[in-house]
Amino acid sequence: MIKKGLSFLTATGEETGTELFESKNPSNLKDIVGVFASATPKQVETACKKAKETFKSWKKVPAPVRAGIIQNFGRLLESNKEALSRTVTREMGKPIREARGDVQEAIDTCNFFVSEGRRLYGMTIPSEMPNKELYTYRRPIGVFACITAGNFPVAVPSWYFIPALIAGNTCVWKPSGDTPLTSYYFTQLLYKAGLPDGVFNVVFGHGSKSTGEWLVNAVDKGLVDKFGFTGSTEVGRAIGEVCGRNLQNPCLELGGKNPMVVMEDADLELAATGALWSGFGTAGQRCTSLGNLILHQSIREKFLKILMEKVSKIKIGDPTSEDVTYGPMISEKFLSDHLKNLKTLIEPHQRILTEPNGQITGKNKWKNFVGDPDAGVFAFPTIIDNVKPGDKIYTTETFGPLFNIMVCKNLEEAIELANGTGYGLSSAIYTETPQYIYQWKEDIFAGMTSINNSTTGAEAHLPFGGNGKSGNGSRQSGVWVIDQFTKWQAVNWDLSGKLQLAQMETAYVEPDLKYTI
Ligand code: UN1
Repeated sequence: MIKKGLSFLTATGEETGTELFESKNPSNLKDIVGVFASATPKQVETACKKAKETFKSWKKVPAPVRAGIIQNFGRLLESNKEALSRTVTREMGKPIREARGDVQEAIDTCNFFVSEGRRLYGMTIPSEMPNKELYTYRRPIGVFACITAGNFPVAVPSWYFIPALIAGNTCVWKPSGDTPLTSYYFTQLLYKAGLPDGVFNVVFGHGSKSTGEWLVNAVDKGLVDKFGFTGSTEVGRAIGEVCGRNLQNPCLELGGKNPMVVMEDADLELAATGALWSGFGTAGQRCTSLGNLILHQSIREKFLKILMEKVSKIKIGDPTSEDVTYGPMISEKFLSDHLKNLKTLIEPHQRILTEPNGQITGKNKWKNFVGDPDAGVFAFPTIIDNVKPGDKIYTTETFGPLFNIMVCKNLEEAIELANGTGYGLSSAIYTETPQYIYQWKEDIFAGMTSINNSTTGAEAHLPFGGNGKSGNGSRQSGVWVIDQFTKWQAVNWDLSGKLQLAQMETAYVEPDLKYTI
């Protein structure tokens, strides 16, 4: 276990704070993973100022050398993959197989972006004047402040910081209060990779009216040049407002109510396996988890039979076990939010297909439970039938092992239901008909869609992000993300030795317009 009360971390120093919070193992609440402290407003300011100061030298380090440090980071992630994955599982409860995937996604991101350090291409552009050169450079933006969530504590931070650092920005990170130890190790590996002091600064914290808020306040103080946030739509909107009045364009990755459609010609076995994973993988705590399962009315009954059969067989419990479908909720708060949703969102005309619901306990146990349910915070899988477009649960992100069943008469209606929640993150359709697939791809509002695959499953080099309430159109991953972390500089270099006026003095040639055929 690490030093008690760590609140501010740099490459060369650690500071403590007084407002302590515990990181507990959600599958065994007695196991205290670490005791950290919320950084004070002063520490947050110091972190931003440090990043601002270091920016001057970091942006001058040649990009291939910066990327070399990221290559080192990738190697360190690889050599520490198992230990880091185990920390993820212990701290936020995703099954070990998924935790390894979380770390692997960060390794893939390093591998993908390392050669970007040798590109960061600009352009040479012909000028309309003689003896004049035009060209463009990508320049780093400055101090990148970022708040991330606990559900992907390694992959998602890497999506932000790897391209940001290669592009020459310096960073201040407020990691999730649910995964401080994972974040501590993530940061140590970055430092061991060779990042100079002040380039990457971490301020720990937990809950609202705390460190995250101080970091957002730093935007108004002119201490931050770019903001990144993964979390709720409500908080994202507030951050967007602060950034907007400072004429900044943040990267916002927010909630989802992701639809999956199963058409009448679908491979039902495959679709049921996909729905199960989309809905219950990571206990439904992915931004890309399934929200509304929209079934063609003609296969509804047959499909639900296959699905319920599969649900009854899943293993839930100890996330260190290699074959549980899902482990605990991320923390006690995630469980209590889930229980509250069950109380407040379900309406009389709906029917819960799964029994029992709520918290899994020793007395009220899932039959294929692995381990001791009373030691942690576990929830039953919940499927709600007969959900209608006007229902609260149709448009509310629930972030737990819960999804809705809806029916459609045809593809048009399916698309209308899929697009009607206001969110637009991920989506999926199961069908064998090319015409359906074509129409779906054309009309689905979500930023990401799968064909005959689950709503999850982003890869490190495909743009990740959403529309509507799911974000502001920014994307992570892939080559396009470099646009988030650089700004274009246009250079116009006149070697003629005189003032040449473009447009006014350009030697355009006049045509002979009197000529007709
Ligand atoms: C998230 O839930 O914030 O596609 C990220 C997926 C993962 C990433 C999810 N590769 O579900």
